[in-house]
Amino acid sequence: MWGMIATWRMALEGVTQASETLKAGASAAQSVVSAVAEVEDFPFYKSVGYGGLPTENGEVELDAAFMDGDTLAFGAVGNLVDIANPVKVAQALSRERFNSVLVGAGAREWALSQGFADKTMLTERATQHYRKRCRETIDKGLSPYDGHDTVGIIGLDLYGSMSVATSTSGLFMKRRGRLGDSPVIGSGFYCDSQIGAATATGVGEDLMKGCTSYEIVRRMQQGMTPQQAADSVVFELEDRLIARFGRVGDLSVVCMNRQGEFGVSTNIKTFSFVVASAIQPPTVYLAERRA
Ligand code: SD4
Repeated sequence: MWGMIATWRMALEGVTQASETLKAGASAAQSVVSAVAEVEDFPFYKSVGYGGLPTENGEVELDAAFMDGDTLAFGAVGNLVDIANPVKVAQALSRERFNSVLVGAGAREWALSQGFADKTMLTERATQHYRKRCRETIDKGLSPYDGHDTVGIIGLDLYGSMSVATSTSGLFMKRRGRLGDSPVIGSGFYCDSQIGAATATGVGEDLMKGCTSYEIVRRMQQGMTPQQAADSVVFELEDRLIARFGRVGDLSVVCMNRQGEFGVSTNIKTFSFVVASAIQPPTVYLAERRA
């Protein structure tokens, strides 16, 4: 059995390509990183990698992570500026015994020292979007934080190994230096090949309050199906935040267990995700919030 599951429709192309290699015997690690890198490279996805939307200062700061479910090794970068493919930097960091999470100038320096390409990640299109939002925010009083999505991809390979990778430009108009859940282990992602993996997308400040991805994996370990684990974590977190914090942001998750069974849950109206496996070709599905 092999399988992949990914957040958002934008992952379709990357998953389609990576699933070909996965079924031919590539590792889960290689497959999730190449699938995420594909999304990062596409200039029209506004919330991931090249073409991602900027901070309130007009700079693109990228977050990404990688976790290997066999060794539990993980690496992450936060607020990385002008380096192509943050997910590849995160994977390289996962091989480091120490210093495997780097942010800001230090992350960029390390990436350059390892030969990662220096690339201007702000596109003309993202700049136009930024200028428009600056005007609208003043004119219409818009919330500057609308408009964001993280790609998170889980892979299970033919040898039973699992990996997960994430990448995002975070919330549009975020404050400089702001870190979301996507590079934070246990919140934006978690993976243990002996149990399963989970990854989240939505408002990082809220997803982190529930240590969302770790909690899903823990519940699968305790015997829940992936769907039960995903639903119970999302609904409980939503209820808890509404009751105690007064409101909740977008929360969406995908997960998969070591048998390749998957689960999806969301508190937004429709959440798109992509699945590919030995029993189905790469397909986009829509999940809906609970009635
Ligand atoms: C963040 N969770 O930086 C990310 C953004 C995201 O759908 O996934 N939005 O908070």
